[in-house]
Amino acid sequence: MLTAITRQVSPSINKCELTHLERQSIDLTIAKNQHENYVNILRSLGMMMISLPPEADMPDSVFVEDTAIVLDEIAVITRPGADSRRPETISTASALSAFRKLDFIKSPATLDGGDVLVIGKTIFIGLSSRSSHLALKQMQNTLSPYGYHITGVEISGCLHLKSAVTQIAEKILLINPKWAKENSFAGMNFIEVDESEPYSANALLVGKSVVFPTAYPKTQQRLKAAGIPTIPVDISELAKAEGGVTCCCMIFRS
Ligand code: CIR
Repeated sequence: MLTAITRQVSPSINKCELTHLERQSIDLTIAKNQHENYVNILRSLGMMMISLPPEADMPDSVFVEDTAIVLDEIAVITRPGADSRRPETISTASALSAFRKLDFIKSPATLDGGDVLVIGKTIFIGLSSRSSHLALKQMQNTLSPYGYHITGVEISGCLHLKSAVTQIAEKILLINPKWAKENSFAGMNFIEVDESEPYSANALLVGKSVVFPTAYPKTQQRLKAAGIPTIPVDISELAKAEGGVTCCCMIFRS
């Protein structure tokens, strides 16, 4: 069975970190409704849902993906690259401790879960402004004994590795080739995003289903043409905080 941990939208989301977007007002009611709909979609895919309560003083805390990497054998609690986000890990670590042995990224290393793409026993880590080479080394030390191979990926122009590339089928990645290079991912096939939708590489694969934002119809058409149906979700308010569909959950086998 799959379990998904999510966290309700913080009432302070308008104070979120922003790196590549101009600040726009986020309507809290719409954001909460969109998030609830997203949670319902995950539930409808058969997952057991764990919803953490909102954190009033942690604006970005709905983006739980950044706080931990959950593997079958262990969960690694991150040390997020933005100072404001570090306290978010306390409650996710507590929730995950019921399911996994925990390890922790240690100071001064920093890692955001959005930079970590796990494909089987290979773990790609985006070397972004949030995730350091030192964290990559710590991940190697912690996870090599479990048979994982860790590899760094250069990205540019986007916040996280998974802003640039996500897995949409066993051997297929959805990618924005301007932000990450295809030759970083040996043995994989690619669908490139429509150039007019640079943010559309962030899709959420659950089993064989692909949850995909309604904001990107041209890339959605490309997926459809490739025989990959999508489940549409409107997360436009959360996108104003630079969040996508992978960021709002941590999914693991339970
Ligand atoms: C941040 O800058 O940390 C948040 N405003 C957005 C985080 C999005 N997380 C993700 O892509 N994994």
